[in-house]
Amino acid sequence: MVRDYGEFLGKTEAPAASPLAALGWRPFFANQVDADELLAHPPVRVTEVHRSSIHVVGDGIDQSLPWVAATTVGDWLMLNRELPTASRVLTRSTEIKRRAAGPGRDVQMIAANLDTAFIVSSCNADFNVARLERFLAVVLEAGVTPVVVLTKKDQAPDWQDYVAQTQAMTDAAVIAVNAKGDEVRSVLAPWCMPGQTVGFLGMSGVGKSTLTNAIGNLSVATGDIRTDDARGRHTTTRRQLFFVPDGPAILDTPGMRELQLTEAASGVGEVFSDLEEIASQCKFRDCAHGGEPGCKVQAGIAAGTIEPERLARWQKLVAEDRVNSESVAQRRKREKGFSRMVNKSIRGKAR
Ligand SMILES: Nc1nc2c(ncn2[C@@H]2O[C@H](COP(=O)(O)OP(=O)(O)O)[C@@H](O)[C@H]2O)c(=O)[nH]1
Ligand SMILES: [Mg+2]
Ligand SMILES: [Zn+2]
Repeated sequence: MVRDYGEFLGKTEAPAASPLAALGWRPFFANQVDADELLAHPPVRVTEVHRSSIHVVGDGIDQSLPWVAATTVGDWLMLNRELPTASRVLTRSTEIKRRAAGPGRDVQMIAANLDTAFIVSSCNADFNVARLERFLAVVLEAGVTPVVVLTKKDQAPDWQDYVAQTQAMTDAAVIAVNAKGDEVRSVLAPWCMPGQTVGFLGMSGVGKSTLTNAIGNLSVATGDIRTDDARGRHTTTRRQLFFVPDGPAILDTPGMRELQLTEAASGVGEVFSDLEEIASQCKFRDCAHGGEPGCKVQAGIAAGTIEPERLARWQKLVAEDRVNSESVAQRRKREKGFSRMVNKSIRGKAR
């Protein structure tokens, strides 16, 4: 232990964070545990999840364990050394999730206990408003603070246009950087204090690993750019949490080609709060804004205050979230209703 001479020198700095606090441990988690459990089962944080094992880090602990059910990167576990698979997973402060790719309807956890999500896009062909809205909805739904980071500023003389377009669609902080430049640490510092957990989300090749390296002084592999589509290769293949001395915990993620929403209705509502507000004034409560009388949304489009494309993007996300979030029973009911409708129209045609 290094002795803190601050008091003798008349400094008023906060004392050095405890080893656990440096990993992100805080009252929200401590309050879920009593003294006996704390003594018997030390808290550890999940840094990697593999097929049959997980990696955890705690105070003086840095080891792999057999796979523990229902854990994701960022989780806090109360480590049961005798029976690691029986370790208790603490309630998450935040969870970022999506609908898993493929025909199943499974929810896939992306990260637990993040404070800030850096949504990364580049000032080039990667930039896509619909995709940003999608990421923002997922992050806001999770209760995580979104920050939009626009990389490759050094290659885009028109980078300010990208910033302006992004600011027009969100209240979140928007930052343009050269991820390979010297300014990364300082511009992202407000979200990267010790004890904080930040994560990078975005497509492959936008600079997530480059930013992770810059903040953490790390050397995570980064990918060379392919010139044909402005994207990098999938250099990062798994999610991994890194702890930076005197800095945050950083989650680097592989690029996400598809971010299907699930249980994100209020996040979508936040991203499109202006449209929600206008729609609440439509004459009919269940107005589909498709030409019903008294539709304030269509009135806005006619007046040029609402972009039809933005309305379409909103409706698409609302519909997608609804389908992906419905319970099995709800889905059966909907499909039954649909087949009844089809049967009816077939019968109608036969007559
Ligand atoms: N010039 C420039 N290159 C960048 C920037 N951000 C990322 N790159 C490059 O883009 C490629 C992909 O970066 P990487 O961090 O692997 O992207 P990831 O897939 O999001 O992790 C690498 O060759 C980086 O050096 C930037 O802001 N400016
Ligand atoms: Mg990467
Ligand atoms: Zn309407």
